[in-house]
Amino acid sequence: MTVLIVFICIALLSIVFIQIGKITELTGKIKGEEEVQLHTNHWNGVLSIIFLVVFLCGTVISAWYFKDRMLGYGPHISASVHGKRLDFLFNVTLIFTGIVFCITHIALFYFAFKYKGKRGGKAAHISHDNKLEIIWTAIPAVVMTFLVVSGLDAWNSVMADIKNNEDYLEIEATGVQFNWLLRYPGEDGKLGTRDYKKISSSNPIGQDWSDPKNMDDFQPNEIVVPVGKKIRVRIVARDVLHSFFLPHFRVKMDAVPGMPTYFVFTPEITTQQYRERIRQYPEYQELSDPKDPESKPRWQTFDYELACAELCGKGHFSMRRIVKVVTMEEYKAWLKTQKSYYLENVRGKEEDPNKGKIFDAEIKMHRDEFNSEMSKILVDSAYSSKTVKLSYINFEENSEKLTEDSKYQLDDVHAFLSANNNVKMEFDGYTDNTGDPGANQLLSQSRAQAVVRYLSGKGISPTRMVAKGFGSSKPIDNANTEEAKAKNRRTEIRILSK
Ligand SMILES: [Cu+2]
Repeated sequence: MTVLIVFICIALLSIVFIQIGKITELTGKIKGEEEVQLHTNHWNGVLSIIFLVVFLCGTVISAWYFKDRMLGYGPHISASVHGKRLDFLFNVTLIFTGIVFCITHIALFYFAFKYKGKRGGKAAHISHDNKLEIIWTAIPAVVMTFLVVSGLDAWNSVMADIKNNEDYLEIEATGVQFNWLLRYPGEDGKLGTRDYKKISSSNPIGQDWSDPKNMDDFQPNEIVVPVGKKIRVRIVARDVLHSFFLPHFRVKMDAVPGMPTYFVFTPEITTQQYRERIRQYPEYQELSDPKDPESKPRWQTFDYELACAELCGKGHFSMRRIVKVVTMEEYKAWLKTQKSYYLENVRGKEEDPNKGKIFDAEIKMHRDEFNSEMSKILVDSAYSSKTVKLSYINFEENSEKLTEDSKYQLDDVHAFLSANNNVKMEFDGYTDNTGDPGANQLLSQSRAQAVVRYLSGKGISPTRMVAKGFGSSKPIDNANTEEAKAKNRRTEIRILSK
């Protein structure tokens, strides 16, 4: 049906044009060819001037009307140091091309009007004009040189890598279909080595677990960076081309499989400050969820984002991550909540090549856990009914001899008792249910005593410590598996008084 209507329209239009042609031909014959030609020339000239005015005004008005949608204008100000320079460069180019645009369009349509065919008009013959040619070659050449040189200079400074002795934070982003895998260096400030051959379901970016630098690396779900700090992003891709794009920071770099790229930028406006700045624009005062009248206005829910700027496949749209710029204090607090990927997901598992070894990062993690648990109990009014399991204190099989690695947690307990002079503590030993209950009770008692002995050897008064053995009497896991048994063999502590 539609096809038929379109066909009929085309046919009718063709008939109209043919008829107009015929009428013009007839009037030409009546009035004389030249008269008609002059009439047409006149109207073409007038229409050129009308078009010139409407088109130029339209361009300027629409540019002004939509200016707040351009990067660098209205709510789209740059949030990074180098971004301002790029925006400036964009404006300089816009001014020059804008001037040229206006001049050429005015000249084009005005000349079409001025030199329209007239009765008795004759074209002047100018073979060439040296002065004119020099002017229209030299001016664009000078302007182009200025634009290119200042552009190159800006490019070199924007793309400059970290210099020696410069303070910076290095993070890593790996593009995969369809996600960004982010990695932070952890406490040591260094990202561990990686190898694509080591990629597996439990090791998504192929970190080398024999490299100690990898032990504390963590993989957060969002980018959080402190304001004013230089950030170097290592950009990698695991499958196809992706592009690391932080529009608010004017950061954009391809992520190429097998060819690491990078970008250095310094965020200078925190998320909170940016929200305050865009607050004045009406579009940001609309509800963030139009269907929910209770929802917050858009400026309050605004977040910087990381996007993929490469059409990398059908799930491309989902490659979005939140970017947060925070103060140094907030950043440090956030760092504390992040857990090492290795220690959380790989440690002690089948694929862990470091079984039997203990790492500094791990010792620190256990210490942090212990300290935070103890500081909570200290302020708890029901402290004497709370116990803490010392998961990293272990004994040799069927013996009260402490394993070598137990000393780290024992030292943490020691530090706690030294720092809290009035605390009296009970040490409870437990065994699994293998063997004779009487023997188990004795073993658990002597194990608890071994812990007390270790601590008094380090200078804690024995009067502050009580050792108790409970044998296999209070299992925490009743299953009859090796795992459950390992859980039940344990040492717990309890604060008696403080
Ligand atoms: Cu992508």
